[in-house]
Amino acid sequence: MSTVAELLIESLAEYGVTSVFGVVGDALNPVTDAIRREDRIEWVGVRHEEVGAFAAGAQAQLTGRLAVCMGTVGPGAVHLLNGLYDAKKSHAPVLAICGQVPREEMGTEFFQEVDNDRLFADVAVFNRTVTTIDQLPMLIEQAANAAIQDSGVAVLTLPGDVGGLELPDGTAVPRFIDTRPRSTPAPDVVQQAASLLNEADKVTLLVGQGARDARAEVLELAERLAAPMVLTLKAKEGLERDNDHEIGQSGLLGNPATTEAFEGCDVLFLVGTDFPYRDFLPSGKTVIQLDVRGSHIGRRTPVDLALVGDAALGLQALVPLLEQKTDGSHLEDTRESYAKWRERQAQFTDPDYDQKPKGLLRRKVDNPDARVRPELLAATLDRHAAQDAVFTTDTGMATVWLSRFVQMSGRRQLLGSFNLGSMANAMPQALGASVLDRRRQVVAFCGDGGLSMLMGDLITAVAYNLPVKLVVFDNGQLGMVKLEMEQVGLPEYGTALANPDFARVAESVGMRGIRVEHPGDVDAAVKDAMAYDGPVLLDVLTNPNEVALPPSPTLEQGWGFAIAKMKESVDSAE
Ligand SMILES: Cc1ncc(C[n+]2csc(CCOP(=O)(O)OP(=O)(O)O)c2C)c(N)n1
Repeated sequence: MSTVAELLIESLAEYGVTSVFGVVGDALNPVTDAIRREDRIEWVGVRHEEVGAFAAGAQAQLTGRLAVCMGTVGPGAVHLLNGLYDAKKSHAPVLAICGQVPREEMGTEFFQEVDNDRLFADVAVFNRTVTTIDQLPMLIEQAANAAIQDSGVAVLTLPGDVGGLELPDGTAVPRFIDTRPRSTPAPDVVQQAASLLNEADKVTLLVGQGARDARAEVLELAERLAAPMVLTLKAKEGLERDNDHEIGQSGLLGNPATTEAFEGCDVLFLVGTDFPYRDFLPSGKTVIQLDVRGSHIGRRTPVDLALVGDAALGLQALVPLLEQKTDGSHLEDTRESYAKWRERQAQFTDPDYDQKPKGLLRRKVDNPDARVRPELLAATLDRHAAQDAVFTTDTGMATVWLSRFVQMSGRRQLLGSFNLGSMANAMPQALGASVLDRRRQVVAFCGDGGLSMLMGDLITAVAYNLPVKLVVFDNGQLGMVKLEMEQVGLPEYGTALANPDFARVAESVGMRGIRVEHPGDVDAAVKDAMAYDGPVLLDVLTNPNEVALPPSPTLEQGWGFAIAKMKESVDSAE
């Protein structure tokens, strides 16, 4: 005979779940007790449930399989919400097991009672409260299968008196299904796409993570079309390496070559991408879009021809119909412009950059207090991190530096809150990645604002011996917001952070802490941190004035900066 909680945990273990993140308590006590007795599952007790949800979402994205977190009655469940939204928007299959007050108290405004079915209605693809054992085993199976098949969040709520209920002998253990159908775009539409592409002089590709299983096909497509390839940040992981067509990212963190590629083409071909920044997409072009989700077609820019289907299957049908383009000028021009931009960026990765002669008079600057440029830090991390490392990055300027200076080798993996855009994701995601495989290097690019938001879970890295490398880009401010304010001509306000010495904070919870203040010390410190066998926090004081210009800053943005800077200097003079 087994209980509801035991059946749930047994089904998860049978499927292959190896860890569950959460905070213990009341209604979920039978569930944690079942985990305690299940050797195949590790319990990871976090200090804030949001961390558990981010960690589970990270695991789901790294493996493509179901991951699990828990939050108990009321506030415990509420705390999961932001991490679950991130999983939803990243299409990560996550099961959240939540507690509820006992059945006889439900609907009475009982202590801690929150209506989970309403709370999670927007975030979940499946969201049910177990009210009778007659719903089992089916409800468990439905929850997990919905998360896996719809690539989203399932919430299963257990009232306080339900987890320990005994089930009839012989109750089947629920089984979950990983395989998903693949669809091919209609042949006549593929033929039309081939005609449009064959007639075009210059084609530009914008490729997203939807093409992650279509690397060979995308490269062949680009070759046939002699096309430059703009990669979304999420596509960087699989497509950046050994790719003579890629020209980096567009959007706020992008580079001018992508604008040239967009503006200079006749046909823009979007492959497996829901890239949301429509201001960066060109107008007046013929647009073809290939996406497995028909509902995503045309929601960012008007589309002339829609191919609905799997990227690999769609391109396997399309590429043989394409003629080899012989004029490579569009590709060459944009690649050259990309190379020049990279050269300009690379100069900031020189530790002596701020001491070198500059300007018309070639004056040598004597600046012993020069702060570390974030470009230098990111490039050094790229150099010393393992070729199979997992990188996570906080929302903020850290993402810009990672996008520009970290090369994805093919075995490296990359996680961020790229669709929800939440702060504080990098450290929790790193914990999730590290729990999956403690021998694999995990490097988190943390903002100082981001890290301090969920800083209590530094303790989790120590308590569970998770050898994460947490790197804080410590610019003493909410840098991205400062940039936003300046772009629209507002003086910065509310963006300064009174930070502690994060390395000492880390040391105080039992983690190794390293603080770096000078550019000349970055290399040795990064090397040391990467080689360290255990959790380590590297707190690097970075230059707060480092500005990452978007690829085509508008005239208004230019004026915005000038006006903001004037206002700031007037204010500080007052
Ligand atoms: C939870 C959350 N709160 C607020 C924001 C708005 N926001 C976006 S970036 C940012 C600043 C991030 O600062 P920090 O982590 O220090 O990184 P920096 O940009 O300085 O590198 C803020 C406040 C957000 N995205 N998420």
